[in-house]
Amino acid sequence: MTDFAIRYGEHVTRARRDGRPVVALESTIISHGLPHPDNLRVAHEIEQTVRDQGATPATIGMIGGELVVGLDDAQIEHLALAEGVAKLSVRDLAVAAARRADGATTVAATSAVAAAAGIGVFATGGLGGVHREANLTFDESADLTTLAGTPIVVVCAGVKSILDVGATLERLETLGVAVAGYGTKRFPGFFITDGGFDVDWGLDSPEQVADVIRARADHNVGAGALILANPLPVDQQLDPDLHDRTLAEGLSLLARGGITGKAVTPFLLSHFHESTEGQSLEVNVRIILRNAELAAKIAVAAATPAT
Ligand code: PSU
Ligand code: MN
Repeated sequence: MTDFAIRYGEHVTRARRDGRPVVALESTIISHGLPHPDNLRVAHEIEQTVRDQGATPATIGMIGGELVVGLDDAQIEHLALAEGVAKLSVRDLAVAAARRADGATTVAATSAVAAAAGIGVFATGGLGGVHREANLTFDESADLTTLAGTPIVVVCAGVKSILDVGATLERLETLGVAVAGYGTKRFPGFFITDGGFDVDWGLDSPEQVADVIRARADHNVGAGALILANPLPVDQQLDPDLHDRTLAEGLSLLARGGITGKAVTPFLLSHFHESTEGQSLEVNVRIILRNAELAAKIAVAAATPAT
C-alpha cells in the first residue's frame, strides 16, 4: 500500500477537531515571491497575525513528497531557505509527491488543497492572472482556472500589477469566479491601491463575507471561489510613478532575457524589490499581513453561528 495522503500539522488537526477557525496560507510567496532572509521573518509574521485574531494558520507546502496542511516552524524554515524548492501548481502535486520533492504551493495549488481539507478562507498577496501580451504567449496563471472550481474565499490585493488587470477580470467573469472589493468597488492593483477597474460588489465587514460563505453553502449551486480584493490605503501604496517606471523596465528585461513560463512572476517581483531598493518589498509585506488579518477575521466570523 502506498500512502500519499495529505498530512496535517498538529496545530491544524487540533483546530479542525475542535471546530476552531483555520486560515490557509501559501508557500510560493515564501520560497519564490520574497527575497531571503526577509521571507522567513515574514512567513512567521503572517502566521502570528492569523493567531492574533484567534484563528489557526495552516501554511501549505510539500516536504520530501508529503503534502502538508499546517507546516511547522522547521518545515517553513526549510521552504524559505533551501535551494531548489519547486514552484508547485495543481498539476505538479502528484508528480512532485512521487518524486519526493520539496515544493512551495501557488495560489492555485494552495486553494485546491485547502478546499480538499475543508478550509474555507485563504490569504495571499496578489493573485496570478493574465499576463501582458498573453494574446501571443498564452501565459495565463492556473490560479484563474483552478479558482473556477474551488469553493474558497481568497483574500488578496487584487492581481499583481505586473499583469493585464482588465483581461484578468474578464477571464474571472467567464470562469464564474466571484469578485468583490473590501470596503470599495474599485479593484486594487496589488502594489497600487487602484487597479483601474470597477467591480460589481463591495463587502464591508468580515460578517458580510461570512454571509456569502453561508449563502453559497446553503444554495449549493456552482463551485467557484470568491476573490475578496482588499486594497492598500492610498498612503501605504507604492508610489505610482515609481511603480510604472519599474514595471516598464522589468518588462523589457523580461523580453531581452527570454524569460517565460513560471519564472516570469518571480523574476518581475524580484526586479521590483531590487530596483526600488526595498520599497516594493515593504509594500508587498504590508499587503500580505493585512490580508492575513482580514482572512482570520472572516474565518472567525464564519465559525461563529449567524444570529
Ligand atoms: N502573491 C505575492 N507573491 C507571489 C505570488 C502571489 O504577493 O509570489 C505567487 C502566488 O503563489 C501565485 C503565483 O499563485 O505567484 C502566480 O504565479 P504564475 O503567474 O506563474 O501562475
Ligand atoms: Mn504563468
